[in-house]
Amino acid sequence: MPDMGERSRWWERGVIYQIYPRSFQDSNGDGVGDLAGIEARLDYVAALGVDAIWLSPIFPSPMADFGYDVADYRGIEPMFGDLQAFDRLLAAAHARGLKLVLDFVPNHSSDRHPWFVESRASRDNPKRDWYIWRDPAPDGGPPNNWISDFGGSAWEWDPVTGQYYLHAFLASQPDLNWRNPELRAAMMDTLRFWLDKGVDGFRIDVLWHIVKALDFPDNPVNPDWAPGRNERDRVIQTYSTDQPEAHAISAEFRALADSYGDRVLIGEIFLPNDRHARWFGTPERPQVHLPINFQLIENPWDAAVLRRVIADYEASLPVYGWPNWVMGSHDAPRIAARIGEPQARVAAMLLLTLRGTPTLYQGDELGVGEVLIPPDRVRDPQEMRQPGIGLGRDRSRTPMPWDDTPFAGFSTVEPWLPLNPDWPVRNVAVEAVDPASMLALYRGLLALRRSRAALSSGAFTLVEAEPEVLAYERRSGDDRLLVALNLGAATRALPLADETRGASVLASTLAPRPMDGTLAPNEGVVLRLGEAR
Ligand code: ISL
Repeated sequence: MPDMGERSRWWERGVIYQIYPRSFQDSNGDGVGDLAGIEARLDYVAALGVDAIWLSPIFPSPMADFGYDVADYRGIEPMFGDLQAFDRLLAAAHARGLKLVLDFVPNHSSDRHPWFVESRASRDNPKRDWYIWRDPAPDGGPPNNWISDFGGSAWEWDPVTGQYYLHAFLASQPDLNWRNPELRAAMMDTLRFWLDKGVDGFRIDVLWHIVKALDFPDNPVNPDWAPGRNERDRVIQTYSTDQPEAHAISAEFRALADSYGDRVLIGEIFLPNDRHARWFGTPERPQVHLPINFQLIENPWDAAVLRRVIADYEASLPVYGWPNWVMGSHDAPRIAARIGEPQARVAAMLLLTLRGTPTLYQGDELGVGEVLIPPDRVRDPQEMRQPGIGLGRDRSRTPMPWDDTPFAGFSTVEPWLPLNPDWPVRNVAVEAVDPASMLALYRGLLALRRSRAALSSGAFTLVEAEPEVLAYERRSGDDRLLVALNLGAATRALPLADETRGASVLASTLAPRPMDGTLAPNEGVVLRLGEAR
């Protein structure tokens, strides 16, 4: 767990802020956010103290999957603006020292993309092979047992040309065929298009999905699946994901990004540690800089579990691999809904003091919690296809509450999704002037992280602690910090008693107080060590 010292680059040292464009700021009164809205709120983002923004997809899209169904990889969805609005946003971000990362969706396009319109037109169309077409099984059914991540067969019958096409997500999101060299070249060109404009990198959607096993064998049936669970998990995605050829393409993406200088590639990858770490590639043939590490989202909020998760993840990293952490996203449940606000404050401290690049999801810095979506307001196709089993993602996509004016300052009309019910009191304007707010905590932690190399790039060592306490040391040169987090509701002894008595408190999830050797319930602290008298 080395000290990266002065060698660290912006995407190592910095903090990424994920913006979900539909829900950040509406500037034209249609109830949906847009690029001009984001531009208008950039001062907020810069003042928060983050270093980069990642925008969920902003490309032309029929919005069947809210932008993850791209109909033109080089344009801007009219609802969001146009290329001029994008250029303005990029310049405005750079003027504030913010990097801008786009969301690249290579696994599938929209079925309205002109490539797919051509591909489905006839079997001998030149773009037929840009997508994945197969003959029916001998019984006329789908070519194999693969299941879409959104439920149901991953194959859709096309009566016009008498074949099935593959879709890992919605039928309106046909999978692209990355084994086809022309498709590959066309997609590389789209990356160049945005890199030439000056974007600072890409988050790559479902990167581990992009190549499928050559002969399309059946996936193994999952013996642990039971009705009522996510249908996706009926089979194990052995042959439909994580193929060696996808790693080769990932290395090509990296070579292209590196040819533009200091850009970053962030790969969306859900896999166990050993297979996850392979997406870093090797020093000779690197792949993505940051394979997204979802483990704080996927594991229970439990000190013993998290201790093991952190140790195992750190141990799985190649020496040249830089860690990263994320606690929320446009897909995952809100952290404050999952563990409650007092512990969400502890979670903020964890996210911003672990070793590695944190990604912060919009609204989590306000502590936005549970938002129940009434049945008539559900928009998420995942929820609509498998209702009532907890898969809905709308709950994390509700509009940013900015102030207590109508529609929370997000829009002048009813927004596309409901606001958080407590928006009149849980909003940016209220929290900005309350030193005890979640926003104040985030700003304080972000400033602390920025000011101390021990946090942004220093060494990391877990420290023995009482049950329900997670503790670790961060160090850079002489600067030694102890982070101690009480994940429970009992008062616990603070670790390193000799060193922490009287130590200065650099940050606290509660009102700062002199350290007396204990950690109160829900208390998390960052202490300066080496000052004991
Ligand atoms: O399989 C999963 C985790 O093991 C799923 O969570 C899946 O990988 C995830 O939903 C992928 O998400 C991304 O791609 C989707 C899109 O709907 C999501 O919003 C996006 O983040 C399809 O593009």
